[in-house]
Amino acid sequence: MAKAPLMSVRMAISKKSIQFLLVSKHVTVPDWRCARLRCGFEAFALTLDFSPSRDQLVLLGDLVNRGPDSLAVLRRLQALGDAAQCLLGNHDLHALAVACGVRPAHTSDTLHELLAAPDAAQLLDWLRWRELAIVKDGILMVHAGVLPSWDTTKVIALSAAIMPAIRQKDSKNFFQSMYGNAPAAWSEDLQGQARQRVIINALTRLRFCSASGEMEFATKEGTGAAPAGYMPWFDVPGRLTSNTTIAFGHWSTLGLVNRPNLIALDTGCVWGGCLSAMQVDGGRRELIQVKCEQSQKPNA
Ligand SMILES: [Mn+2]
Repeated sequence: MAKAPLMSVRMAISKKSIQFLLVSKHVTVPDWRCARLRCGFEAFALTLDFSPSRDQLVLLGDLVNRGPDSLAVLRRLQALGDAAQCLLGNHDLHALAVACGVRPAHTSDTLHELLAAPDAAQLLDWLRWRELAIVKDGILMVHAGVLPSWDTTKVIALSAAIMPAIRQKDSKNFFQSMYGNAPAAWSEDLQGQARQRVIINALTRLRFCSASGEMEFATKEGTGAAPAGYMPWFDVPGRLTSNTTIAFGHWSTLGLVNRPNLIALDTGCVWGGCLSAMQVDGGRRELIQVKCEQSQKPNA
């Protein structure tokens, strides 16, 4: 097992009480019977000296379908109980949509083992009870982004309003209507499925939007690829959440962002980058990264 590098990272972290950790995505539980320790959640937990009885882990979504072992990831996270708070990402919603039969699996999906597991129904039920947005110690956490006209209270209210549709026993209608890029912008007048779609798209898929909050979903590259008239959602002037620290994942081509009011943690581990966590202890932050093996190729 690759114990030496883990221990050296571990030694660099002071033994203090960790209030909570933010982990970007693609948590892969290694098989301990394997001689070779893959980068994954267990390795990460060791690296962080994570203790479920003392620490709080917040995962920023895309728990599944971004690596080879989604089934073990869900089992492990569920077993952590309240020590792990998990947000829903677009891939998690995709898994739920595939599971209820309203979407075909993509050829690049890595969900087969999860969907075929004897405890699949129970695990997917657990998944649908995760959150779309939370505030913890003053940090707003979402998978992808928020629209400029929403303040933090609004984000939490919109997220809470949509959860019953995801959690209802027969959620087929919701998942059927969830897909689509329109409407591109938020309006208080939106109702029903169109309203739900804007909320879901902003919280789980957003990268670029215009100054007026019109979302753009075609561009998946970094900030330099912003189409004319669009900018990263967090750079929109006058954004109502600008005084709140926001932590998010999703944007693997953005790379790490660690500003006083912004923490972007998807550093592309699925493509062979790092799995990143931010240890937050009061006002202190400490970045912890573990290099990962590539498990998927871009556009595969
Ligand atoms: Mn995502």
